[in-house]
Amino acid sequence: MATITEAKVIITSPGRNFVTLKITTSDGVTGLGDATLNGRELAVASYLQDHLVPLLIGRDADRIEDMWQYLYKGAYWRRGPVTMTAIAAVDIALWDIKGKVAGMPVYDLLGGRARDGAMVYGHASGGSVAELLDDVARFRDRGYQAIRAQAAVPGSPGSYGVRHGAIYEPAATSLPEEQLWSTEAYLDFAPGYLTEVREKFGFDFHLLHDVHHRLTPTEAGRLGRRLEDLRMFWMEDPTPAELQESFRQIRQATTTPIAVGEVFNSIWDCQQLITERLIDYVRASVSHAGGITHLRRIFNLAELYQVRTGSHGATDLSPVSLSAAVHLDVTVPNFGIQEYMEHSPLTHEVFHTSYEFHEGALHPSSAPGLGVELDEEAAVRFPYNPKYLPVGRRTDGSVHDW
Ligand code: CS2
Ligand code: MG
Repeated sequence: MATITEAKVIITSPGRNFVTLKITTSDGVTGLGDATLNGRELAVASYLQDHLVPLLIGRDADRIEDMWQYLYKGAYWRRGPVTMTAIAAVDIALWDIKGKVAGMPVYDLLGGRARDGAMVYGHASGGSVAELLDDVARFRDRGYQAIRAQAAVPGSPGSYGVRHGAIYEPAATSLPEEQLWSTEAYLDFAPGYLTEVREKFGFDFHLLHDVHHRLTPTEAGRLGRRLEDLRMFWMEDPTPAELQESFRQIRQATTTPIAVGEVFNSIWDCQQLITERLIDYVRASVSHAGGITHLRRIFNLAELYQVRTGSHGATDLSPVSLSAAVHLDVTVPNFGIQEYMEHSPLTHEVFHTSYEFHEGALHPSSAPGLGVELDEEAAVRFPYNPKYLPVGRRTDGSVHDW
């Protein structure tokens, strides 16, 4: 039996903040888990450092399921993004270790590949429609089979999902930036530019759009209906999902497929959405929804109801998360798509990866474990740099969902 001898929390900011858990066993094997929670990083770091690391030392590293149950049920206080991200980090690191010990990539531990690679979608965006169209062309030239399209809403500077410079990073300021939001302006504008994308590039690729939890179910139903002829792959996060039954109304209004889940942290957040088939894609992430062990349960439940997967993969999830997601993606029968936002070269100075992008898909490497290594010497060169996500305000000054 190999026991856990060390668990180290590594906080580094190569271009943006990441929290990583590195577990070492008595056999000298190491594994990595992602514990990054954008804008609330230190809360998870403390949860790990102060409350979980003391529990990990001396525990059997082989018993992943038991560890998950021990940390989830043992806390008494269940669920929540901080707890579930911390548990996820331990879980992902233990899968990485198990793969290295077995000499197998994690996808083989999960039953082997059901497909060669995971189709991904890239983020095309623009400060204007012309810029967006140029960006869509760029992604098509690079072989992307699926593209998400976002353009800045006129009169709403700082619109979400739009790149400023080379990289899209919403948590960009040391205190939350306040951004203006007008639902009317957005609803008048978005269907027009998505139509232009189809008119210019046709239908031989998948088109996606993120609403970022901005609409009411009534408004979302109206948007979905206007997008029906564009044969969208999905309309993402049309409305906040705390009220799962509200998706019934969107469903009844439109046949545009619905995706939701990047803020979910447990199967309970999507139980009704899945079992009543109120969504088409569940987008929970491996690092915020309890790790490979728990996300696999969500995906397995979804399979029973013909709901497909679409894991969140923004750059605020580290390359460790992305790799873990891709290993899981290639094994599940109900895989849909994987978000891929391409980490910056600076991030790759710290995280060395082995997954590969070609023909519009990410392919996990056959290296044992997850195939990601963290350069600790490089990590110390990038100290923590506090950053917050923006806050949205309506034109009357009241707070809106960002
Ligand atoms: C976005 C994210 O990737 C997405 O679909 O919604 O960029 C989201 O804004 C960030 O992950 C928040 O940290
Ligand atoms: Mg999103």
